[in-house]
Amino acid sequence: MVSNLGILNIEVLRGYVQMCSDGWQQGWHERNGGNLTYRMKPNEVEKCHMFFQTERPWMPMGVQAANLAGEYFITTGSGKFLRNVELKPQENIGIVQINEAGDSWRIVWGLENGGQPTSEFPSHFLNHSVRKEATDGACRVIYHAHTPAIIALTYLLPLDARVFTRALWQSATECPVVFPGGVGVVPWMVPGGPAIARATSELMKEYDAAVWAHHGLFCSGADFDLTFGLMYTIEKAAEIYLKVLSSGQPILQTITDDDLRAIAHDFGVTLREEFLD
Ligand code: 2HA
Ligand code: ZN
Repeated sequence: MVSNLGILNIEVLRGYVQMCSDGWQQGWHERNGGNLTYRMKPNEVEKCHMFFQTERPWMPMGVQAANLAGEYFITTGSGKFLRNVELKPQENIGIVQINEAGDSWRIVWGLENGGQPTSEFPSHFLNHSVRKEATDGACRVIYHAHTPAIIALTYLLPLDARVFTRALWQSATECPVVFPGGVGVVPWMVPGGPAIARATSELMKEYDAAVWAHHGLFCSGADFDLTFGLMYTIEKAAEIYLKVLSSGQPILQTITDDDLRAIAHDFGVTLREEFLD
């Protein structure tokens, strides 16, 4: 009998646990705030397979996606604290398999002692489906965090994607390079339910990041580094914007639209044209 903890030495699990710790250290995951899911690559599933147990029951999700049938996801647990993931991964995270109908999951590793996937799993699942389709399979990570500066900005700016994107692009020169498509904005909604899942997944057809008003940020990406980096860059831009606002001084200059176009040209990225003047 192999110890089921040996799986934690496999690179993909190490990267996942590291990202939970990184987010905690940023102050984005008070208590059970935030959640992370990762769609595993076939070779990663293969490496982990010897640690899987398949006797736990299939559970319907209330949402369905044919393009995620048979996939395996690493997920944080419902009500679990991201702070505790590195301390006891086997209780705070798990791996779920999706059935052939693409409408149910079963736990094949972790979430020991009665854990369940994150309450936002239906949201993550729909968004994985949309991002997988939109990026030809490249996108594998969905990450939700309670990023304070972005949350604060949702009290000060109109809840409009163009307004938010421009404020963030103008807040630091690298921003248009890191998120040339801009950020979507979801109005305030009850978390954890199908409505916020659908509203977010509609936006994620076009965006790789969406602001949740008075709640936080939702990001997607191809790997842990890119997704964490996207979250970090957006939150840092929001922090700079807030600092400028809080100074109480008039804004004397900013990055102009011609500057944004020049960055896009030199860095070879395409900015969302309708967000430029
Ligand atoms: O996991 O962050 O949005 C707790 C939450 C719900
Ligand atoms: Zn949340």
